Amino acid sequence: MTSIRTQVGIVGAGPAGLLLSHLLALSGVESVVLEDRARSYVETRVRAGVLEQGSVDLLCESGVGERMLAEGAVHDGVILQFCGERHRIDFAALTGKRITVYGQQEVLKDLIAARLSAGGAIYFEVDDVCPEGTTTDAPVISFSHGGVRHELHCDFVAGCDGFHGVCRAAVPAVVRREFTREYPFAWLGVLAEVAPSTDELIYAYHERGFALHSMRSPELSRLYVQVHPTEQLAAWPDERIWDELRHRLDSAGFTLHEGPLIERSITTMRSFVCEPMQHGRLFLAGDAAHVVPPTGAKGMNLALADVAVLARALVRWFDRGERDALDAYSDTCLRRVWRVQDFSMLLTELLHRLPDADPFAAGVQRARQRYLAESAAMRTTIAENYVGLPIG
Ligand code: RFL
Ligand code: PHB
Repeated sequence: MTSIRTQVGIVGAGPAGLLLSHLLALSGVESVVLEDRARSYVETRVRAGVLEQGSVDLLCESGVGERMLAEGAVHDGVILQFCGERHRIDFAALTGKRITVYGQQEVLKDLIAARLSAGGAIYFEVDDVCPEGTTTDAPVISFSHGGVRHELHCDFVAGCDGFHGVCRAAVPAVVRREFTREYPFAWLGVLAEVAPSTDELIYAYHERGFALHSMRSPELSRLYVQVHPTEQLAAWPDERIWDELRHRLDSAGFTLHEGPLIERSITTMRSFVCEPMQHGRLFLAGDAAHVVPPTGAKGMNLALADVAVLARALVRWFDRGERDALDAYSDTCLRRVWRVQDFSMLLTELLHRLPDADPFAAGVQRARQRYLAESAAMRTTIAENYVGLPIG
């Protein structure tokens, strides 16, 4: 058993854990990041693609935005399509803000490079991570690395280990409240080696189900179709995927460019919140504390917003011994989390074919779609939430 000492022990090298480590280092606070996967896995796992203006500003202000500014694509709006009819949500006109399309794994590559070049400690491929003593002043995270057991002694533990991580369970069940909603559909996502068929993202409602056309670069398209949650990839040969995409994205004058598919996965959809996001000296951030369905493109953005709040609070504690901001962490984050939950559910219910919907619910869905087409107020609501509210 070896013993390591740091100020903040961070479990998970996703967007939350890595940005937290980076922000703390900028203010002279030490941290160690423990990640159960290999670096190559973390840097290539295809996930989110959309960054809110606030996330972009945060990454730029903290000095890790250079490649994102050079390679990311700034979008002034998105298209919502209902049964072939398109409606543009003009972010720039409605809010004065924009979004940036830049893959999550690119954000992670930039953060890992920044941490390692600054001498930061990231342990990849760790096993059996176990946070203990989080209600004392001296928490310890034990873990295995390269066959050796280690103890990481720290002042605080940041649980940034995603929805399936171990940290949430360290909040005792008697104080933990969990709120969940499962959806009766999933997304089959693919990466296609072909130029995007559109300049802006297209979210399409179709009676065969939802489809999304997104992109990663001028040569790479990212596409999704709504499928049943128990659907298997084996049932979806390339031709079936393209056929569904062609039908669901169809609109006057639109041609879908097809190309080789280089990645495919099925993502189930849920909304989830854990309250509180703090217990003793354990702070949960990102997907460890909350999950949103991907329709609003919010998961990574929420993770980044949480750790911006957490880093500020920890720095105040280490610099000035003030604990007010740490005590307020959970409430500060949860305000934003519930707002984003509402928005993500609104977009999800607006755009998916709802298999369980009775005729009344289907009528209300159609009325909402028409309202969006007719009302600048509704489009402004969507735009304001999509580009992101200020980080609290
Ligand atoms: P992550 O990214 O899941 O990182 C957690 C890390 O912790 C590691 N880990 C452990 N490490 C050590 N010990 C353990 N016991 C551990 N257990 C787990 C994991 O290996 C992992 O590396 O959580 P974080 O940092 O909170 O970030 C959350 C985001 O990754 C997530 O919300 C987004 O990807 C969600 N999401 C989207 N978010 C957006 O903001 N915009 C989007 O456009 C968007 N699109 C998406 C998405 C997620 C998707 N999938 C696949 C779920 C599209 C999809 C398809
Ligand atoms: C993506 O590009 O992967 C993406 C974009 C928008 C979403 C979800 C995923 O809402």
